[in-house]
Amino acid sequence: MAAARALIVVDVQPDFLPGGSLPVGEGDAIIPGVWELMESNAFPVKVATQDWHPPEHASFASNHDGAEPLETIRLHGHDQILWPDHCVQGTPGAELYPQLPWTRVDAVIRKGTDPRVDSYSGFRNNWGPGGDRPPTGLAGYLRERDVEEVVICGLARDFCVQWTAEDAVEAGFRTTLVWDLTRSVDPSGDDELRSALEEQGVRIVEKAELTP
Ligand code: VGL
Ligand code: ZN
Repeated sequence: MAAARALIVVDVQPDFLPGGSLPVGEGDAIIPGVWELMESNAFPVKVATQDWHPPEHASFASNHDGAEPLETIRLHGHDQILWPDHCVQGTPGAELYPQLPWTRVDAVIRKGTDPRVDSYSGFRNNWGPGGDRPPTGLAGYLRERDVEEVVICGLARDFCVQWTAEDAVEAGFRTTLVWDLTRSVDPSGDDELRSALEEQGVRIVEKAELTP
C-alpha cells in the first residue's frame, strides 16, 4: 500500500466546548471545518482521541484536598495543572461531540484512563509513577496502516493538540497542524506556541491551504 495520510481529530468532546466543564474559548468555531475534514476522501486513515477519565483521576483538583482548579502541583516529578472534573467516563460531557460524523473514523484512542497519570497526547501518557511515558498504541496503529503523514485538528491547541503534534514528530511522522481548526485554553500563549511547534518540525497550516 502507498504511504498514507491520516487525519487525527483530538478531543472534540462537549466538556471542551462552550457549556462544558472545561470549555475552550471559541471551541465550537472549529466544528464546521473539522466536519469537512472528517467527510473528506483525502485521508485514507482517520482516527480520533477521546479524553476519558475515571472520577478519581489525579488531574482533577477535586481529588486533591484544598486544591483549586488551575493550580499546579508536582505529580510523579513533573508539573501537573489541576483541572475541573471533565470527560468523566460514561458522562455526556465525555462523548465524542454528537454532531460530527464519527462513523467515518477508523479508530478511537481513549486516553487519560489511568487514574494516576494524565495523558494530553494521543500517543503517550504524561509521566507516570514509573517516570516514563507509556505509549497508547497509536503510533503502532498508524505505522501498520502505512501512515507517514498526520494532519491534526481539535482541542485544546495548547494542551492535547500540542502534545499530540510533538509526539507525532518524535514518532517519525510528517506532522501538519491545522491552526484554524484548533483553539487554546490560554490564547495569550499562541504566538510562542506556534514558533515552538514550528521549531520542533510541526508544519502549521490553515485549513484553506490543505491540498484536498
Ligand atoms: C485537555 C486539559 C485536560 C485537552 C484534556 O484536551 O487539551 N486539556 N485534559
Ligand atoms: Zn483531561
